[in-house]
Amino acid sequence: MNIIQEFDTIAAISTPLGTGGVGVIRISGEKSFEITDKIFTGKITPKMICHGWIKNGEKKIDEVVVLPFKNPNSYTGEDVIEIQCHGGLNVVRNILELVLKTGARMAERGEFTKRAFLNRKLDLSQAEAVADLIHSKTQNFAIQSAKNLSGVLSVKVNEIKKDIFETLSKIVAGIDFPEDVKEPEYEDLIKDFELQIGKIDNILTGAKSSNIMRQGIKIAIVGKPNVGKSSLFNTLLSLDRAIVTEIAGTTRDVLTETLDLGIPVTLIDTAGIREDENIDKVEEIGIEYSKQAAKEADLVIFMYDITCGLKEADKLILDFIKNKKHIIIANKCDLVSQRPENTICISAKSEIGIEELKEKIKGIILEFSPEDMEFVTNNRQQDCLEKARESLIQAYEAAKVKELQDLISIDVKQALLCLDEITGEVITDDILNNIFENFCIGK
Ligand SMILES: Nc1nc2c(ncn2[C@@H]2O[C@H](COP(=O)(O)OP(=O)(O)O)[C@@H](O)[C@H]2O)c(=O)[nH]1
Ligand SMILES: [Mg+2]
Repeated sequence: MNIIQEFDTIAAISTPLGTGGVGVIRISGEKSFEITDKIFTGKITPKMICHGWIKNGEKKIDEVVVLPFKNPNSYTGEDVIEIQCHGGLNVVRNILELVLKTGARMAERGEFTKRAFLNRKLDLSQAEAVADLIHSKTQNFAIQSAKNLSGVLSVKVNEIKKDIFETLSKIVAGIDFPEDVKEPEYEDLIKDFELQIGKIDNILTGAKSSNIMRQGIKIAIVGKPNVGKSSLFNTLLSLDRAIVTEIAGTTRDVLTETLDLGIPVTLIDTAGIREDENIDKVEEIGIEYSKQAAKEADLVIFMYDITCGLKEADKLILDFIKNKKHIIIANKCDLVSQRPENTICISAKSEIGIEELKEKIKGIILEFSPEDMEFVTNNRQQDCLEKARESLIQAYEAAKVKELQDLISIDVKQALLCLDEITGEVITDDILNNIFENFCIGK
């Protein structure tokens, strides 16, 4: 059976826009070979790397290699051409423009992967893993996403679907052929449902960690002005991002940057919190933002200046964040000889104790999200799993009170439909468009 769907021919630049070693223009669709043939001096031979020039009439654009893929053996399942040219911004743009003029249409976001899904080269959870892999902010999440791309989640979901389908077949056989097939015992149905719910729960246990891995956690550095918050922010990022001066009230805005500590960390530098008649309007607003940032953070690093000790003003801030997960650190320990116990003493300026602090933060992060998880899922997949679970619970409850099996079968079918949505067997256009809108152009 030919499952390849007919679409128009699309093209896009598949490498990041900017200068680089190579740039790739990807063309997919029925006319991709024909279009390339018109602008390429070499001979296009499938499964071969073809060398030549891209020419616009007599004008040479670039010396390139062309990779031709004949359907269905390509990323999208269609005829695909990849043109590898020199990686200058204008080179790739010139070639793309020429390809578009010669008969292709500009691809939409994620359209190549969407076609791959529609042509059954990937199921939906694998297609989503492609986006995760590209957008992963940490190495760890990239590895987890690659597992899904290889189909780990789909295999597990299909296994559960098979189980549920077997239960459904038993029920339906009893209903359709009452004379020949006995309806299944309620006890057996209950056992089946319990097992299936357990398997779904197993995937869902990783849901919270998945979300943290995907979105990361927010860490806010708070404390009085001048204790060294911005210095620590810069040191942790190994960047001179925030302005550091000896003038209290230097930081007036909330600054954020991301940091890879196994999961993405959004590090937030805040304006020092103080109550003073002399502060101006801008600083006052900054302080309000700081308080807000502290409230919204998953973890707060509270910092004080060890040369001044823990003063009343520090205690007020500590009191403000006491119900949040927090770490207390004493800064400027390069200036003192005595260091208090049970407190992390650092010097943001001389980079003393920074590794220890990072380890401490990593330890807390691990509580949020274990390093190796069996499955990562996204919100959509979690939603489908939850709905499937609810239907199975209803079937389970109904089996316990020996409800008519005809009625039980409705919930079982519903559970199957919800799981079908994960891999994309059942899917609406809206959901599909929503998923692929989050892709980049050229993927
Ligand atoms: N000696 C010493 N000075 C520091 C240290 N950290 C920050 N400072 C200084 O303290 C002042 C205030 O630092 P800053 O990072 O702007 O503090 P913030 O107002 O809390 O953001 C600057 O002059 C820094 O150079 C440290 O660990 N040791
Ligand atoms: Mg500052």
